[in-house]
Amino acid sequence: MVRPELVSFDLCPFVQRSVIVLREKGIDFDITYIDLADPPAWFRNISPLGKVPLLRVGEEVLFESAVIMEYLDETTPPPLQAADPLVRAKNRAWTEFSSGLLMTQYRLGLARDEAEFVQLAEVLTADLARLEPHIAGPWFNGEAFALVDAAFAPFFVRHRLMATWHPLPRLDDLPRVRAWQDALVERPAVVNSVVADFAERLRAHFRQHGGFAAAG
Ligand SMILES: N[C@@H](CCC(=O)N[C@@H](CS)C(=O)NCC(=O)O)C(=O)O
Repeated sequence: MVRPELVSFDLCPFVQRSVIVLREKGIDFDITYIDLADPPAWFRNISPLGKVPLLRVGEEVLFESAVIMEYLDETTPPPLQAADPLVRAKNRAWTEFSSGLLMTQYRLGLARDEAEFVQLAEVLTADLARLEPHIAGPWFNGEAFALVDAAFAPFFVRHRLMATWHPLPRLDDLPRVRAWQDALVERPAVVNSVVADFAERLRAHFRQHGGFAAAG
């Protein structure tokens, strides 16, 4: 594969998914950060939806993080997808679900007050309860780390951090989710998927945009 270039925003969880797969695979890549609040003209010209991540491969541009993950997986062994098409299909469905979790989590970071925060934290907890019976452990499908694990990892990295700013419902009643979170946040490719001062930057971002929990 031509050396790919990932177009990134430093706090974007969808970009982070791609970085995790690139790190898992040991692929050499370039990363270009843009300011999403003031995107450069070249980015607007090549990004079909005006969103990151983009993966530039030679003259081609890929968008949508789930698609980028699959492209990287299909072009660089060993595969991070199950051989069974049914398992792969279910993994794609849960990957889609993880995108919804990320959106709720972002809204939680922006919550203006305790009431809004609690309401969104309840939505997240209910969603995590839906996930609980589907986690085989230690990874989503069992013994093999897969793309679906990479898809969820950015959520759990943020969940762990945000719980240190303001209490979040504990995961005691969701032992599979909790064990999965513990394993994911320690995985080297996950640890190395964000900038060094990610925690401070994320908190500053939410604080700057009026997030109640980050202000404390
Ligand atoms: N479904 C997309 C979502 C990507 C996305 O929402 N990226 C955000 C940053 S985290 C973005 O670029 N937002 C800019 C905008 O919507 O204008 C994916 O999975 O790649």
